[in-house]
Amino acid sequence: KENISEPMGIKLPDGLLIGVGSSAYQIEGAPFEDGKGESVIDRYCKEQPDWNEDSSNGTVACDSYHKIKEDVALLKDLGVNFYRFSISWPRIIPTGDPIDINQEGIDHYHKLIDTLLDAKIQPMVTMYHWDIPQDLQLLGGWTNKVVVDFFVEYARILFKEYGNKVKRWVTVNEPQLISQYGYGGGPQRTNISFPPGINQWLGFADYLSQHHMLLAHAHTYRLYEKEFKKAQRGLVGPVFQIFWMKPYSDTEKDREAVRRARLFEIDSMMHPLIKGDYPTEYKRIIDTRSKNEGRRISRLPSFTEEEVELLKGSFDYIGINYYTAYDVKYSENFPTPSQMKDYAAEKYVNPKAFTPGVKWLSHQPKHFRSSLKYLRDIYGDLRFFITENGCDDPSGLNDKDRINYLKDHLKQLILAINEDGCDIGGYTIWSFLDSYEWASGYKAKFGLYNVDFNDRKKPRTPKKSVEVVKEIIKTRIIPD
Ligand code: GBH
Repeated sequence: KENISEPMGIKLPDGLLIGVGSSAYQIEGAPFEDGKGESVIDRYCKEQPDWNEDSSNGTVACDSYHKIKEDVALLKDLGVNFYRFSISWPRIIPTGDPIDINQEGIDHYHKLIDTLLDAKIQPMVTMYHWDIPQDLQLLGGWTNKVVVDFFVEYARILFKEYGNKVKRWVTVNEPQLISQYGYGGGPQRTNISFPPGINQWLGFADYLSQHHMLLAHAHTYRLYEKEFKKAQRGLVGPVFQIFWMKPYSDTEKDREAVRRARLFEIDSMMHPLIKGDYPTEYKRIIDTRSKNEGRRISRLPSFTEEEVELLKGSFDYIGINYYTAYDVKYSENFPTPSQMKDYAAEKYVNPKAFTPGVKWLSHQPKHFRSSLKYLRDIYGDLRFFITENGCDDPSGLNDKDRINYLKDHLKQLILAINEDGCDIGGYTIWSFLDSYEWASGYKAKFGLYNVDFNDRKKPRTPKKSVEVVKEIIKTRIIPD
């Protein structure tokens, strides 16, 4: 034998689960079938059809609602350990009022979950990936505290129905993003508003909605802990978006802007769940500005003592979505009052960075590791689960930029585990299929599988990356 050396490449740590992800509105279609109620996304796409780049919506999307068998067969062939998908809230509770449960919606996800389990794929279920029932939006959506109760009742139904089969739950996906882009004004530079498109430049709706999403998460966690965990033995966590941020220029103003950006984008979410409250500096900024605006009450809501206890430690793991890194620049170029004015910074994509697809996503694999290490250094030894990582690759079936992105990020993840001692339970490639990509419509291609959206049958075709991912899962080695 000539070659007795180890196979080339880096080994995946034992026990690290590999899966792929999707979300309901982005793939399912069938918005009004089998008793589903209207969600804020259905409404927004109807009322503001031009909100995104190609004036598209998810009315058909990948038609995954009708393709359980076909999709699960692909997942099985891919060899994934788990599949992360989301349940459409208004499919289960059409109006948001839990006295009216839609049995057909319940049955649909039983079918999906059973089909996955038959294929030996663990379901990982997100409860809320932005599609809140429209009728709850009439109450103000997440700005109204009463919606917390509606969410917890929804979660109770999910635990009851599926808890014997589902062992990993995500409560809310990227609450920070939806509060910023869906309720607040969003970053002015792009001026894109996500559904429900409240777009309030007053510095209330964003803080209120994030506050209530955090509470909805924590109450759901406690509900599970109290009533279901003993029998069901699953894990419940939130999903937060993390990106790396560095100063735009080597000035004190930009370094300060980075510190603020981390407070506003990351610590505003993490800190409450770990310490029970918002970071002191974050509160100081918003409280002071509120006062200077002549208010006696801060625009940032505060947690009661009971809520502090409720929040503190309310997770089994923290889900992390990582895509990219930004250069952060001090800026006050925002209306007063607004969250962006409090935040006083803007994020820029480094013009020298490799950005082959959507404009917001430059490839920054090293900062994947930096981000995880940052969280570990600040918050200690937490259990993480990578719930999204991936990129748009516009080159069709021969998606070599995606292959490199995934390999490079996996290598950095392995360094974070092996060298930095981060505790990471799994890695989710985003996404399973080319999907409805929100502001980019169908133009952005995040899927391992191509979907021909012009064909009524929405046929799926594996891209080159599928071969590579299959091989990685089978051999547990990242090839060079
Ligand atoms: C994820 O968010 C979502 O969780 C997922 O559903 C989605 O498919 C995935 O991104 C890929 O798009 O249009 O210039 O205003 C990642 C964070 C925040 C990235 C909003 C895109 C919009 C930039 N996203 N951002 S822009």
